[in-house]
Amino acid sequence: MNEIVIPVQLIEALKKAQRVAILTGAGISAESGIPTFRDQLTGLWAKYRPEELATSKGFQRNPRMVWEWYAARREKVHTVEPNAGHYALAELARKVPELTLATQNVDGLHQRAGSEGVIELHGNINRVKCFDEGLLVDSWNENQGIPPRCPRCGGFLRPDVVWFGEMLPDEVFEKAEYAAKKCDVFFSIGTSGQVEPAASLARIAHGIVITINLEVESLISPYRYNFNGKAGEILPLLVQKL
Ligand code: BV8
Repeated sequence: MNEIVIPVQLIEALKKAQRVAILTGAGISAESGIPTFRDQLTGLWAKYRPEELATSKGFQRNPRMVWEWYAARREKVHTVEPNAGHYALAELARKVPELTLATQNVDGLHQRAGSEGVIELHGNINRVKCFDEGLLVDSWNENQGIPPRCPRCGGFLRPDVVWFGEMLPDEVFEKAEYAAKKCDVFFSIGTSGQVEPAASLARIAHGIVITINLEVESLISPYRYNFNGKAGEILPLLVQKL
């Protein structure tokens, strides 16, 4: 692991911060073994772009394939654990007066690491809803074919995630936007920043912006700190200095 230098002035700013806002992306779950979105998709889906699979049209075109893609991802999520990056953010919440964590991830790993009040911008793969009613379903008959059917109306079931072209759930984005505007320190962790409107949060963030990603060059300026490295290595180092 390269030597990670955490500037003293950043630690001082974090110790003084009243409100911290965080946006995470697939990169923070990578060290738990969850492939990021822009990794080469494995298996059957290697020939599709996520933007084709994670859409209502993609589901209507091939409900079985899309359901099975999510079922495989859900299975994977159940076999992995949160990593040191998730736990460091849960610890950070105990060290600052007010912390708002918004995630683009649908794996629920932040909650399993102990983070509370997580804003799930794009839903959660562990929840299932009726494609026609849009209402959650917590149990269904597995023997009725794939995708399973809604026990209420017989429509197809789908994962409770936000697909491309779908609105984010009411108030969810507004809550994250408010926190980004009001914060003293904003963290952008493990995201390529390609998906809107989530990516806009880093642009409207007030105060100091800290980016932790594999693809950023390290740079220090009065209000921006970029750490080029793994969230699971950098975050614990940073949080233990507070
Ligand atoms: C919407 C759930 C209104 C499903 C996902 C401008 C404004 C508004 C909308 C748009 C716009 N421009 C385009 C749009 C449309 C679209 C969009 O953004 N398209 C993109 C492709 C251009 N947005 C939408 O449709 C959104 N809805 O805007 O509603 C509307 C309605 C109708 C018409 C128009 C507008 C809804 C988007 C939600 C899509 N759902 N997920 C599922 O998971 O299956 S998005 C999905 O992809 C993820 O949730 C996540 O958001 C995104 C992946 O991004 P990342 O998390 O950043 O992951 P990625 O792999 O890209 O990057 C990982 C990073 O981590 C890398 O940089 C890597 O270097 C780094 N990394 C790797 N390992 C580590 C690491 N970093 C640190 N440590 C490590 N160990």
